Amino acid sequence: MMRTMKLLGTTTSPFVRRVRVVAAELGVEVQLVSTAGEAGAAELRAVSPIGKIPVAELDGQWLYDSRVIIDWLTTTRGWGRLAPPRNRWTDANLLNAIDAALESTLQLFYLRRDSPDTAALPFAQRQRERATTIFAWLGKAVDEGQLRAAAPGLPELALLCALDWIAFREAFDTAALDARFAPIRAALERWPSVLATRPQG
Ligand SMILES: N[C@@H](CCC(=O)N[C@@H](CS)C(=O)NCC(=O)O)C(=O)O
Repeated sequence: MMRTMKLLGTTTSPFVRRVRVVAAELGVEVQLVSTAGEAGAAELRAVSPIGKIPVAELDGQWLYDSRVIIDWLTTTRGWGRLAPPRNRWTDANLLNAIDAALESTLQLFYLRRDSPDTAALPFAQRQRERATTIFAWLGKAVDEGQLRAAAPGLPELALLCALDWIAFREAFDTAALDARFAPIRAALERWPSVLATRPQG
């Protein structure tokens, strides 16, 4: 069985971090090829028409998208220390919400990086509104026990990676909800794989 996975990505991406943590928890070694460098960027262009990270090579096949890579890892190796999905459909909704919040905040970050004077654009406003709505909904999911500090699984890990990236890039203000998410953060920060993959760059 495969022991090392080649992973194209960066040390800042929240999607790449998720994959790195899951791989570490399942005992799969990761050979991270940085797409911040020219060689990694060229390889990404060569293997993926989408051009987004992460992309992984698993048993000789290139897989795009963190969700698919994680699906492959957990299908072949189980969940390890991560709590397995409690309800597949609830988890899918949580992950889709977290991914949509990330997509909106990534757009805000890319927009600001390209042109600093764009914060008032209706497009930027819509992304902030979507992120606000989603984070409020995620706060409710904590209150209702769908997101749990007691047994963190993929949705909790995805949330932590999203929050850390947002803070790292100052892409959006989540302060109003940080206390709600603090127990999940504290639980996951006990994992060496989570600490070792904090965004840096
Ligand atoms: N659905 C994808 C999203 C990945 C994604 O958006 N990655 C960002 C970096 S964090 C990216 O590559 N963005 C480059 C771009 O949008 O051009 C996944 O889960 O892997």
